[in-house]
Amino acid sequence: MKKERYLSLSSFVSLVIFAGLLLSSIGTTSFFVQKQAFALENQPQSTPFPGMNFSKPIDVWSKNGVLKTTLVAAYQAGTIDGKPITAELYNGSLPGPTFHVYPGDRIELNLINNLNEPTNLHWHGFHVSPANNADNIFLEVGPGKTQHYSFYIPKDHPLGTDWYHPHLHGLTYSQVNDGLTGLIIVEGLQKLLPKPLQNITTHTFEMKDYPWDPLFSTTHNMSNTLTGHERLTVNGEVNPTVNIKSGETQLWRLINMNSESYITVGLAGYKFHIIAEDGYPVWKVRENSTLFLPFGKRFDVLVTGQGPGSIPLRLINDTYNDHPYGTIAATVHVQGNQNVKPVSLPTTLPPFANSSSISKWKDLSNATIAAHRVLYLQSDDRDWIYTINNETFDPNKVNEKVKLGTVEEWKFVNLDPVPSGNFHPMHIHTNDFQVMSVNGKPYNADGRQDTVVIPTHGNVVIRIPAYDFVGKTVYHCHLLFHEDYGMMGTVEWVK
Ligand SMILES: [Cu+2]
Repeated sequence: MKKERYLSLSSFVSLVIFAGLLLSSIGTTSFFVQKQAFALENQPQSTPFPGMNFSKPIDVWSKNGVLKTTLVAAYQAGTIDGKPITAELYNGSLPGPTFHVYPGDRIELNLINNLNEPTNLHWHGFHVSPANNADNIFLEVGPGKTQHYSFYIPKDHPLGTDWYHPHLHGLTYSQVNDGLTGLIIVEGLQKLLPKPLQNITTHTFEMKDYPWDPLFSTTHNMSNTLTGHERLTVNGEVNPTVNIKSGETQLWRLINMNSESYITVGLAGYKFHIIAEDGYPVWKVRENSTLFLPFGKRFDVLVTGQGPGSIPLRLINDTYNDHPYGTIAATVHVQGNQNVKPVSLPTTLPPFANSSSISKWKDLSNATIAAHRVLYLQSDDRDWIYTINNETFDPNKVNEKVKLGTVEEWKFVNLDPVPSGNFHPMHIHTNDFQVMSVNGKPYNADGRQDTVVIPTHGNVVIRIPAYDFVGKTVYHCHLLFHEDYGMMGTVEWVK
């Protein structure tokens, strides 16, 4: 990846507005105060977040093949660091409940909208129907209304970490920002590991920025993030502690739930063994010393404790890092006095599903390509217009029609200039894709994914297979601000 300073439009706009507010309301000394606030932010924090009073996410498991549950979206007044703040939460927790399902399960969920604006639900990473009351982002659930969601998860569904969040065009950014997010885990990934690893301890890392500002949080609701005064939370806490024994291997599920901040994490001296990306089990296990997570990205990784001692899971400054602070996501406490004999980690995983069709879940390098498409992405940061092929989102249009049972090759071209343009993390609903090349350089995919970053003045070629489900859905930039301002197109999967 190229080394470019990344600054999104909205963070820039927020900064300008913020600076303006500072000047107009408090005067020029405020910059000094702002500096002090930054200094405070860089201090290590205890856990949990001081003064945070939102409840923690609970785990909800499917029973007898059905996940039957209710999500209530509502405003909730709370405090962060003792200062009042209004979040939008599912069931009062930050983040929302974590759902655990199995391939072949059915979901029966009531979404109750107690907000004063419409909302809906998207099942990010799910290979399920985009129609009716399934993963249908065209549904609009008005204030005070209840929507029933009901759909099957295929028996051969990929295993790993996915998530749910609102996906109503125009409101996605603010609703995700304000706290309406939660995990949904398709269980069974451990069964693909060698026997001694099949019952290992798992930890989730739901990473999300929240505004934290000793001076201004009283006047800012959650929407006013990216003022440079955010704090990274993990499962709703700042810098939580994760325990592992020396020699013990754990499964960590990491996700970036932000709508606008990239995250790259690293654990000094450690390697992450990636066993799933975007909820899709890899066919070759890659060892990485850092993990780069654009918005919406998930990694399931194996980590083996080396101890004793405490090691920070740190945000790494790289191309994409737009955190104004060199922050610690979590502290890993390695207990060295109860040595566990390390188990050798796998280098490949067996297939997660048997399929009669080679293209359905396997490597698409030699697939027959039924159609080629080129999608040009462009930002107009001055007028806030974000386009695909020169058009903003039109829900009544069908931009692309893709035949079930075929594999297509799509080329995303980012027309934004270096260095002032935007990276665009593109996400496609319903069907996972395989990345074939980045900026013309062949890419050795270890599996499929549902989100990929298109670099400025660059391009990414993907192959996408269409399977199982007909209906209309979308592909879009997962910098949700761009999506809300037009960078989204429709695709219809047809028979
Ligand atoms: Cu974008």
